[in-house]
Amino acid sequence: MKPKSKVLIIAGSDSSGGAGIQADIKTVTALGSYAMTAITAITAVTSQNTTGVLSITSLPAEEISKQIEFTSKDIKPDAIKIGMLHNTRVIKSVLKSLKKIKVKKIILDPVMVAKGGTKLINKQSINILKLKLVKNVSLVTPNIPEAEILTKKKIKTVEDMINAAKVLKKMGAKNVLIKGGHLKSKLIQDVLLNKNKISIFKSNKIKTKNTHGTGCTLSSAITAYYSCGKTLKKSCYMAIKYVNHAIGTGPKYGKCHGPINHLNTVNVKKNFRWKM
Ligand code: PXL
Repeated sequence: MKPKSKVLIIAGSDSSGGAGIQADIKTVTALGSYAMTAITAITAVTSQNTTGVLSITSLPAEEISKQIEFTSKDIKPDAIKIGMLHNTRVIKSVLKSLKKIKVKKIILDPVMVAKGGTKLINKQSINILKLKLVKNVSLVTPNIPEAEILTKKKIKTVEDMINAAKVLKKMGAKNVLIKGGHLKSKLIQDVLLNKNKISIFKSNKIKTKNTHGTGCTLSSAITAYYSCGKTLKKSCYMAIKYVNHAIGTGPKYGKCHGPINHLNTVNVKKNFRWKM
């Protein structure tokens, strides 16, 4: 097959391969689109005890801008996914570059905390993310802890999630998807506020500790579907299905929070198979 669309991923590298830019490239590829990247930071990640982020090294802001601008000039992305932006300089320069390249479809995963609890961005960064970046994207996809930080409100129920989505909208977000996986319930409810309409996507929680990179994967899958011309609502619906299937078929790698199976959509052609 030939790629159906082109997606630019602006995110950090995760050495363990389960989250960050590695998860993003795998997802976009496994869903049939062409992945390009602007790497914002390099993280060393292990799942030895819990998902531990051992170190984060940001790339210079001007190098990140160069990756975005030069890549997009040559191959114009149909959509952009934004993941980890580690500090204020990086966020500002990403914003500047986005204004120059004029791509309309942008999905922002406001990555703040890794599964093991390591903070991935600092307080000041959260502020400009909130004040500037959120307003300049098509969709923002916080999980519950991130939505709590952004809205400064506790979230305990689906009603709280709906209210938080409305608060984010008031703050300037165009569309909001709050992911419900952190609530203690067997049924996961993800809340989409699309323009002024609420949709709730329901899925059964899969019992596994191997969920490293689910947020990165979900936002990349949404971006891939959206880049191909699906509506935001349909893109969210299909992306949630893809992530659930990836969790359900996880390869059980690593000692704690292992990766999910990004390849769950891929069928290697017979003449390229290792077993013939
Ligand atoms: O899952 C959040 C995340 C995002 N981006 C990078 C990461 C992680 C978690 O480890 O390393 C680069």
